Amino acid sequence: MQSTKCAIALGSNLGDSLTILKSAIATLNKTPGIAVKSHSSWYQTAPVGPPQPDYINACAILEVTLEPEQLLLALLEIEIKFNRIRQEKWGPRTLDLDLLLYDNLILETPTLTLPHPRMTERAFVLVPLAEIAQDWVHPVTGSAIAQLAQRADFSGIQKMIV
Ligand code: PH2
Ligand code: MG
Ligand code: MG
Repeated sequence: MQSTKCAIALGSNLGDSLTILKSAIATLNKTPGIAVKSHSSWYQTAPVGPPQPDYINACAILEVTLEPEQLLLALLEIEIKFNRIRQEKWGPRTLDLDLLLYDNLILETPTLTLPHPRMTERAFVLVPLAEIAQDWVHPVTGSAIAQLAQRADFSGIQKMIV
């Protein structure tokens, strides 16, 4: 079956975040229609939004045989499995899985916007993503991820030594 390359962002700032993120990657890889090709280093990042604990963030590259909306549902199911309780907008969470890029698709539906509308402003996404997808051209801006990451504000983003 034809597969599509995708990029996702992972984040956690509640519970044992590193263990949660590692087991989320393993769960993704076990999900039918999803293969995890690579993931970035882990980063400790200052929270964007309301005051809350630091996050651990990372990005991963997937090969999927799922349509975008099916992939989004699979990501939501894994979030729920890890006890993500949806509450405050931009508030703390045990697991956040955001779909960033689905090949070079540009899409806007009531439930899904691709590329992720805020990815180009978020150093906690761009810095890890540039590690594993530096040449991927963002289909809306026309810039490679490496270029977008260079313009990002790195303060508050720290690669973890694990
Ligand atoms: N996610 C948010 C809100 N703020 N801040 C950091 N550093 N990392 C995140 O993943 C993050 C955030 C909502 O999804
Ligand atoms: Mg998010
Ligand atoms: Mg999210």
